[in-house]
Amino acid sequence: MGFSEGLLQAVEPQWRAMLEHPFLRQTADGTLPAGRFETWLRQDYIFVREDIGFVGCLIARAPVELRRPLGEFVVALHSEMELFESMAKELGVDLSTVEPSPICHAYNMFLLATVHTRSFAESFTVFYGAEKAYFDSWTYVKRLQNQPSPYQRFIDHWSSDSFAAWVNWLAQVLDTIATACGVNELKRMEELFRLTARYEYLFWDMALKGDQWPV
Ligand code: MP5
Repeated sequence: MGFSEGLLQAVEPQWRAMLEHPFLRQTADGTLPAGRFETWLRQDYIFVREDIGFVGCLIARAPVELRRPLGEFVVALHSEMELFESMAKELGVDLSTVEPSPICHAYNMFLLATVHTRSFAESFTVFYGAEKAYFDSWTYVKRLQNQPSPYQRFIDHWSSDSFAAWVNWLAQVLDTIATACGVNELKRMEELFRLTARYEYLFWDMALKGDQWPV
């Protein structure tokens, strides 16, 4: 078993809770309360915008052979932001005034703190975690769907064959990186992967229940 597969087993309770979050089920069966998807859209737009900075920092620390694929991913993230902008227009959502919610802000800061204070292997682990989380989550929605959704473009985007290939490639790279890591670093990678799964859970929770600064 590769390291990436072992990570998923180690954090199985958190990963399962993330996938079984009602936000995903309700997105799939069309029972999501009004406005909830729009909350997710606004917050994830900010998440992706800030994620571009995280990936930029990751590139600065990456071995040379990883710079090009990671650089191309930054371009893909800019196209992804256009998808958010076009869906926002369709749904009548104003993205110009969005502020990050506490959870969105904390998750983005967690990513940035990781890439600035931890090893490349640890930083790559959280990157893989966030990408894998979205692939698994939206693939789960797609599997549960029995009717087309108004949010189909997002569902299809993160459950596509090309995104699957990207996430598989990240898993292979992580497996290779892990072979050169000592036992203590591997342990820290597992802890960071668990934290990533927990943030992903909280992100769905924030979308469903709302999450605003109290003051
Ligand atoms: C991703 C995302 C996937 N857009 N939002 C969250 C909260 N987690 C993961 O990342 P990407 O970079 O949009 O594929």
